[in-house]
Amino acid sequence: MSTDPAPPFRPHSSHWGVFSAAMRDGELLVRPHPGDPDPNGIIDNFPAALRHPARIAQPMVRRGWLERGPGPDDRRGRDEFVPMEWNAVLDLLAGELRRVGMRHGAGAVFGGSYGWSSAGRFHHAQSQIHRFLNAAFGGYVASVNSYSSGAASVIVPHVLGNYEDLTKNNVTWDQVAQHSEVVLAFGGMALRNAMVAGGGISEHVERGAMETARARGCEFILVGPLRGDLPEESGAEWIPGIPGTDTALMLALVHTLVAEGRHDQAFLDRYTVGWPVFARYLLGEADGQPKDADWAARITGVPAEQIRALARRLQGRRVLITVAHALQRAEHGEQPVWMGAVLAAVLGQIGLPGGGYGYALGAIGYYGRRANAVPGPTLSQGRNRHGNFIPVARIADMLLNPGTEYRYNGQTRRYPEIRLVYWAGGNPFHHHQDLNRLRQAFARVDTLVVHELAWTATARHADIILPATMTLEREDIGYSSHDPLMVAMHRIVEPFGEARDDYDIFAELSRRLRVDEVFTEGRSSREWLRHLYARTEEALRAQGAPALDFDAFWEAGSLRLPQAPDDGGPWRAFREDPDANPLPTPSGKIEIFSETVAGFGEASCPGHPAWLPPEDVPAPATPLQLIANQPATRLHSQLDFGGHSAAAKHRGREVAMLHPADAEARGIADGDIIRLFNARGACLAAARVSPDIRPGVVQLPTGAWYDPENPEEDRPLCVHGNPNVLTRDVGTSALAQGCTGQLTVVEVERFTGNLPPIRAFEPPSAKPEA
Ligand code: PGD
Repeated sequence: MSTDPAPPFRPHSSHWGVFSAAMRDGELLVRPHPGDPDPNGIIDNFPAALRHPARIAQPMVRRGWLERGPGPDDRRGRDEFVPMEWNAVLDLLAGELRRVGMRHGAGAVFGGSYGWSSAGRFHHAQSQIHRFLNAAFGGYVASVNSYSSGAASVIVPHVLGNYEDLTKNNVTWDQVAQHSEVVLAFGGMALRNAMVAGGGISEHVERGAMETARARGCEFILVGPLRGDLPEESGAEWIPGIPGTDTALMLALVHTLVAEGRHDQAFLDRYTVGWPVFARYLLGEADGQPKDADWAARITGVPAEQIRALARRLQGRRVLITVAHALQRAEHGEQPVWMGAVLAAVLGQIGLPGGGYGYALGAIGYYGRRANAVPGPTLSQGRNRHGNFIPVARIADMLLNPGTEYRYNGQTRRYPEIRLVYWAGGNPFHHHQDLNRLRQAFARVDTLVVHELAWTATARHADIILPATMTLEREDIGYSSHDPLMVAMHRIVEPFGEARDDYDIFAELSRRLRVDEVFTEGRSSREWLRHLYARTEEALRAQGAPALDFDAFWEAGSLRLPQAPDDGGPWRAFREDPDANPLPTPSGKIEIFSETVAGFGEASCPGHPAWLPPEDVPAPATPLQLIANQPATRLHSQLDFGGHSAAAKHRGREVAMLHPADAEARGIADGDIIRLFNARGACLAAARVSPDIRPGVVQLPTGAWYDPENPEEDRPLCVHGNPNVLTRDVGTSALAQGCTGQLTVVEVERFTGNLPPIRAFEPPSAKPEA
């Protein structure tokens, strides 16, 4: 029986939702924010994760690095560790930072350190590490764009305008609920994605908005291989097209609209440039192939009559076109993003309430919401004077090919020679593709430093690993630009083992490097929170809005912020007066043909949207398409050792879905352990046989921790189910060089061998120095 019947629940926040938590008899209790209509179950990963053996208890140094010093070493990831006490390890690391800085300069340090880390705005690991490297070296080699939207964020500014506005200040869920008549969702709008928002989210509204819209008569149509990519509440009609072929389907919809005179020529004339060039391609005048429904049926697997009927249903109605981020996380990912806008323009819907182009609506919880009318707390990262960068998903290329040229966004660039990689708040052995290649890349550097709260594969590959606190173990402020609730994230529990806040680690290192005044500005963490909060408080007071001082905010636990009106953003303004409110594109209009993009001369991304047949297509040895999408029971790989994530696995393995026809052809039954494989690698998973997937497609979500059976092999079997051993490490195109991890090809077989144990959550072997 509990000795403490009324533990104090204190406010906290995470990317997957605002919640409160308390400790009772050594157990963590969590409960969602009472105002959240549809809380995200992922918060249930916290209790079992908090004191799990997978947590890192003390600093460690890889034995080979300690004994032989910095340098390339392919034993990273399978070497033993030596525990160290904090002062000794910080001295050691400060010495290595000095060595690399003095001998090779900032251009030899990769601090791109991509990753979502945790929700608080001060202990945001990316801000902390960038600020530290700017203070220590005056800069570092950075990364640009994200694994989420690498292709979209590069093509959109050339052809549509501001990427942030397109995703964040555009069609809202309120508009969908009230105005949309048809929502045509390419790739769907899966709730598992919208349930997550960087910086925290207090109300999950998407399910309710779709339910309300449907009750009003709105029709939802899902184009994509997975039925579950729109929730049941939407009542969606499912068009299970072949993955990666959406651009062809969109082209055929536009072709039908044009051929039958159903398009809005007045809109195209007034608001777009380049239609005549595109029309020549569409109608086949440029290449002899009209992009009509019969043509598209062969590519997409959707019958021609169904395509034509769908096009006709769109005319004269308030139509919202959405394109999921997932579609651009594939070869030629720029094309569906651009073509979705062309379809919305041809329908004349852009800028209307609940209509037009809601690119990536539903991909993240802060899309489709009103923006806050006051700024939130933001830690300055300082200035990176070095200035070199790579597109984020090109990390293995960079490490493996120093000095080599590559194309990006119209430029020819060169990969730098990196000696030291410093990572905090991310897990490249989760987020990167072709993990066997990534292992080779990490074997090349002199030193890999990682701050982590748990023994991820990235931590296991580090030379110096410093244990970081988990969000529940420190104070912070939760804030997202499109959620009205700013949260005073109270500390719920003392740090695990010897774990320290990233800030405190960097503060100690900066003291050793004599840059602590620049890095800390003399503030403790609490003083920083007070300092960062002041910006919001001042903005509230300037607007005459109710404001609390910091102490009152901390005591209250949260503060509701005023929000900007739901006015359709720049797209509505552009529609109302395109001369007064031009888009920030070269022409000020929607660019259906872009002279800028055409001028780059890339065959992989021509001057107008086009169907570009992919290289990575089913073949006799790999006849199935693999969708490696976002998981539902954790955020990426975070807290994969938590209870909610573990409960969704089968026999400890991640679950892969496949169609009954594909299962039967391979003698696979529901619940069997299967092996997925291709030329790059292989992993195990548990089979879920379901008709909710298109035949010929297998789905295995990301996030199960990489767990190589025999790490000394070149291509070890991942026994846990990490699909990134199978995915391809190639850019979307020479334009954006985005991540293509969403889609590849594989074969699947029933696994009949002895089932290897899961070791991903066991700490690696560590012995004190003799
Ligand atoms: P996370 O698992 O969120 O994945 O990749 P990302 O690297 O962001 O990693 C965050 C890490 O930070 C975790 O290991 C966590 O323990 C650690 N962490 C949390 N809080 C703290 C902290 O305070 N301090 C420190 N030091 N560490 C902390 C996500 C990326 O994966 C993304 S955004 C996308 S969209 C991509 N999606 C796909 C995909 O669709 N398909 C494939 N195949 N691959 C993908 N990879 C990408």
